[in-house]
Amino acid sequence: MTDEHPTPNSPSSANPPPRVGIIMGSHSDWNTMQHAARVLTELQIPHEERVVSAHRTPDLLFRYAERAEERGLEVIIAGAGGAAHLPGMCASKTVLPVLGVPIESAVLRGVDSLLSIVQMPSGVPVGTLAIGTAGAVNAALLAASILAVNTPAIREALRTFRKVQTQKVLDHPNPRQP
Ligand code: RP5
Repeated sequence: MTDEHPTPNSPSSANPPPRVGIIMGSHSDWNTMQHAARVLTELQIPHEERVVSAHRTPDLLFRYAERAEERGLEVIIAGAGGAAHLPGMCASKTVLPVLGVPIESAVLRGVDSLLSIVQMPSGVPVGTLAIGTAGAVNAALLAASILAVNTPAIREALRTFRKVQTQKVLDHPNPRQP
């Protein structure tokens, strides 16, 4: 039996088609992956979020990855935990850049997820980020950098993001006063 999935967002002028797809292996990953969505929203990059499990909904994963390019996606961010084969399997079915976010697992603190995602055999790359929230945030920023190659507005949004980040540190030099 194939894994059916609701039709993704229908684009409109108020709701432009997603350029980045954020997928994750479980609803339990959203606590981490929401940070990727938050950063993309801040940078005004249209994106979508979906739960797509490599082992619970394998047919859905294949269909999502195979159709991603024709649907207009340009980058996929995939978060998974434990035996985290989602990013690698996704990358095997598309030539779009796939950025992997290792979810911090309860038992091995995400080292299992990290090694599962980062140790791709040669030929099918996954750009692997840090474990947890930092990885989710940086995956979004890296996706933005990729899109910025052809979208100057995103490059400017990234420059602004960095400036704001720098200024926050400069404005609060005293570690006792966060
Ligand atoms: C992976 O298994 C998911 O990415 C998640 O991180 C982990 C645990 O999933 P749940 O048991 O919480 O659904 O597939």
